[in-house]
Amino acid sequence: MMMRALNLIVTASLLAISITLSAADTAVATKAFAKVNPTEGQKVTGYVTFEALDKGVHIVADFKGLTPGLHGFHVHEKGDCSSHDGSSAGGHYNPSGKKHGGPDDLDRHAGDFGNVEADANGNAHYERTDLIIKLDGADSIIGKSIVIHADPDDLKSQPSGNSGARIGCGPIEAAK
Ligand SMILES: [Cu+2]
Ligand SMILES: [Zn+2]
Repeated sequence: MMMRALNLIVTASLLAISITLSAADTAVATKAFAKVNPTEGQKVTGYVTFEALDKGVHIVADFKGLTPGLHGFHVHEKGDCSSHDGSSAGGHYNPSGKKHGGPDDLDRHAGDFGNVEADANGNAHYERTDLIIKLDGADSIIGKSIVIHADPDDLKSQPSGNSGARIGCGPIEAAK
């Protein structure tokens, strides 16, 4: 009788452990990436990674071949970088019908990542956790594109921050 009770307890705790483990499995981050290529006549190349955390999506981006200074950096609504000037990527990704803003604004396009800042050698590193974008569900950024611009995003001009030509573009793809 004692033995049987003990067995039950052991079985129950093993079950609890395996439930906890599988809950942890489903919480494993979803990831995505975009390889950014230059539009016609430009030289910027870059790579952007996305990782879903418990809260928010962590973005890490590196670019080279930029002019020194700030360059607008956004998610655009179409995953199509086939046109010579990046226009095929459409406007800023804006599934909630908001105004253009900066990355820290609540009232902003989901795609408003602000700017990357290139150093004197034309290299830029960008890293932040975004609380608006999603990697799953109806508003996922997977299948959209990353666009980088010639000029700074002023974070307020409508509809897109006045950041000039599209110098780089890359479709956002799911990663493992
Ligand atoms: Cu843009
Ligand atoms: Zn915008």
